[in-house]
Amino acid sequence: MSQNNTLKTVEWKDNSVVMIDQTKLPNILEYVTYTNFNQVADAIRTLVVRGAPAIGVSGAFGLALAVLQSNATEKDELIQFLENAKKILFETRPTAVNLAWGLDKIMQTAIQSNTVDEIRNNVVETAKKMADEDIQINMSMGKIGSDLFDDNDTIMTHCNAGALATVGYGTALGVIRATKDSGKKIKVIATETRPIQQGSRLTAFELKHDGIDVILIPDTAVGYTMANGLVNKIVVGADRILRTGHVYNKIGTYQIAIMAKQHDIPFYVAAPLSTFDMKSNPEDVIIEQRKASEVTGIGDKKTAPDGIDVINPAFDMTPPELVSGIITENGIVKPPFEKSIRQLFAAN
Ligand code: RUB
Repeated sequence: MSQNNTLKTVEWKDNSVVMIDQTKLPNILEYVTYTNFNQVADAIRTLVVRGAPAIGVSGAFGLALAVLQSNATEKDELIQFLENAKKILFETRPTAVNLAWGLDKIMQTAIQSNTVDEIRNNVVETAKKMADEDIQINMSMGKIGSDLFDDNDTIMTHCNAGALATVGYGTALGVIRATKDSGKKIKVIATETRPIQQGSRLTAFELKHDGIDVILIPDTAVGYTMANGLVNKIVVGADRILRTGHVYNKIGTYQIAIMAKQHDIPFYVAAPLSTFDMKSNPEDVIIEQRKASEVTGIGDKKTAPDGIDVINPAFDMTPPELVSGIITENGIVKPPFEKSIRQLFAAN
């Protein structure tokens, strides 16, 4: 399938940012248009746009709007305006490292430019290039990763690491798309991904949209499907991967990896190099905690008593010993990860 057939999550059009409003899916496919970086920050915070690479590029587009919004006539003044916008965009979500990556890349471009006009032009062009590259990276990753999957495989995935988590095509779902395009017959099992159902709302929607065979299961049926031989392989995305191979991804990923180990099912992660954090240690990573109402109800319907205490972390950490391989745009790394990830970055 060509990239044009898949959904375009976030795009730069006529000096504005156009996004699919993912909070409305799967019922309504609606696009929203923003001309102010504060609107983009709100969109990231409220999950209008979500998924690690998509929020990285959205952050970059937020700064591109900021350069156009500012009336600054001096370089220092414009950089100051951008630093403030960067702070607001950065504070929207803490776990996916791609957001910091996208913002830092744009700030570097701005600082290296000489005049105010040059900054405006270079920042917008760099952000557009990052969006285009995101799709190319996912397509390369898909092609590389497809070698790991066989004809008639049933592949489990969690959350949404698809076109909707990126600018287009997807990471984990990009690998699935490329596997199908290579002529192999595959099926996908998507977990619904409570509490806000990125699996049922987004992954199931996206795969059906593209004509890929998909079966939806409740998160609680992961063990059942594995124990009954209904799953051959697993591929998920990531919000952050440490140099040690610790993988941070949507809450529930850890228990899937544990069960995969128990049933001897390969557990793969697909993520671009922009998802790697080569500096942090596990204790440095902030796990986003989200509001209780996501757990005490489904959509607008209340499903728990008033005043109940809730723990609602958005992500968990899967330790390297549970990961069979990490698929990137520059190749697949296998354990021991500390060594293979170091080599991957040394070669790039
Ligand atoms: C998204 C999530 C996804 C990764 C996918 O969580 O956990 O699996 O972001 O990233 P949320 P990638 O919906 O809360 O943003 O596409 O890099 O694999």
